[in-house]
Amino acid sequence: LKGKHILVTGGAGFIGHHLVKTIIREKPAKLYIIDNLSTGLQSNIEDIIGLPEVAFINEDVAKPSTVESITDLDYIFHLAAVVSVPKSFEMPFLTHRTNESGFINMLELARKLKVKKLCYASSSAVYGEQMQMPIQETATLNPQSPYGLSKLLNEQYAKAFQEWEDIESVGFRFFNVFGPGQRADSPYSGVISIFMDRMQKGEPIQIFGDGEQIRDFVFVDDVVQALLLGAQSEITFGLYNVGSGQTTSLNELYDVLKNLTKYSNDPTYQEARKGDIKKSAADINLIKNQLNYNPKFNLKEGLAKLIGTA
Ligand code: UD2
Repeated sequence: LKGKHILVTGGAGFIGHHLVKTIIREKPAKLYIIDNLSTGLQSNIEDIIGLPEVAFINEDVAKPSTVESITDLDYIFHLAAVVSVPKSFEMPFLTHRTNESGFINMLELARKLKVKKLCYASSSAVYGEQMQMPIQETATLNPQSPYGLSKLLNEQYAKAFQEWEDIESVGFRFFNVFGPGQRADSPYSGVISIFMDRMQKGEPIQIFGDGEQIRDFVFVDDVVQALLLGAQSEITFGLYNVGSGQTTSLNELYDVLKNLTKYSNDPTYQEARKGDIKKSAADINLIKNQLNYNPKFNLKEGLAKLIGTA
């Protein structure tokens, strides 16, 4: 990425700010960051915004005018989105507008500026509930929320635009990403940041459902690794699971975090959330084999880094 022109949307967000910090170390010629700070935080990238090679565009990713000032581009990393399943049920139009119109805005930009690769966040939500674990990319897709549906449409547009317009893209079906900088102040945030925050403050914790739902928790540094590998690959159209390859139930997670934080309370169990998936386990062989992805953190190692003991 040295000497290249790069755009990161959602660059002030959780995954985005980690990616931006990694890209800056590679000395790009120009780094554009689009983020309307709806869930991202300017404080995440305050030190980056001031750099001469960085242009921060505090605008909505779904507006064509947002990208008008960008005239030269090699790579797009498109991460800006409504990222919450419950929020997507509450706000299907906002989800549609941000996630679908935002994506098409990126496709048009990629076409106009002859971008080498569009790397974008898809989600394990495209799978919905599956019988076969771990889930391979070839599984029949069955999204169960407006959010999951919006990501499936992104993938289908990416496929179509590769055929119609020669736009090369790699979509990443993120499983449950965690790490430093994930907000804990929203009920829509990731369960690890919520549990960690509440345990550290001694506040009560709710488990939705029976706690036996399983997830693949993948550390954010590994997600950044995957995104960068995708940009540098020769793949013209790709879709990959991004996980750790290991699963944990919510009850197990609770116990691990309880021990780490010396929390003494028991959780209260509540009704499962709408659209909640019972089993979500990633098969990561495809991305390992095709992109040489090699996750460096399991849950315990990621948590140790998160709480600053690694
Ligand atoms: C994750 C992604 C989402 C989408 C989805 C695909 C996050 C934040 N969200 O949603 O973008 O890709 O996977 O299926 O990574 N829970 C509790 N108590 C709480 C909060 C959560 O029990 O206070 C449960 C929740 O009901 C779910 C599990 O913890 O069963 C994980 O929740 P999450 O919001 O971290 O992520 P998920 O899997 O719903």
